[in-house]
Amino acid sequence: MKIIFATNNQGKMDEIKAILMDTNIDLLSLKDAGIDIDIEETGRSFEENAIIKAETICKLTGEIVLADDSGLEVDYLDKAPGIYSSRFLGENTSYLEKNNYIIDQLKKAKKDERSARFVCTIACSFPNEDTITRTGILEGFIAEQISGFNGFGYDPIFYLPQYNCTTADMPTKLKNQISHRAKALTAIKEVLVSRMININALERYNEGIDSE
Ligand code: ITT
Repeated sequence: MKIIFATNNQGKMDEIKAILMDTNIDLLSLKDAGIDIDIEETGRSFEENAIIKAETICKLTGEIVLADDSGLEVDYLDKAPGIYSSRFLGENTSYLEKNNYIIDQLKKAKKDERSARFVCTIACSFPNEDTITRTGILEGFIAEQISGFNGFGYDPIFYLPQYNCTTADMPTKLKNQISHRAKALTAIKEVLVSRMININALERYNEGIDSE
């Protein structure tokens, strides 16, 4: 089954590909599908933005489309950067600067004031049908210093006490088992698999009628 993943973020693409490795889904990036588009994220929530991205590409291609809208919520900063995570401090600001800025803003925050979470909503849009969404959350804390080289974005400052490291310190395989994205995708995968079974059953039924 061919599915387009509507993202221009290679870090997300790599994670989703790894998580869907055990399925027969042929996952294409926007680049693989020959689509060069920057979709304006005008929604007011992760869910609204994920739906905008999935439905735009679904209407354009007529294919099943997945889209992810995700980000980091820092409680001490009133849940910023939230849905503005990739645009935080400006589109062209590096993650080193963004991460250092957040650490600096939390300089006076006590341990229990450093709570934060990664949120991911994945939308799946079916041509001429509905769009479904599922959300995954990973709770953690803002680290006191940057650490680790794996992952992308805010991983070097997202600390998980149960592993005593940031999500950039942990092996990719472990992050892909516990992450906000893995949780959202696992829930979407269940719907996809059950729809695939229904489509296959319908095709077999129709073939049976044709051969009668
Ligand atoms: P697309 O819209 O093309 O998918 P994007 O990077 O603009 O790519 P978002 O608008 O969803 O995506 O912004 C998500 C940002 O949140 C992302 O760029 C990271 O900065 C951050 N983020 C999301 N998931 C993350 C993760 O697993 N690890 C680190 N940072 C993450």
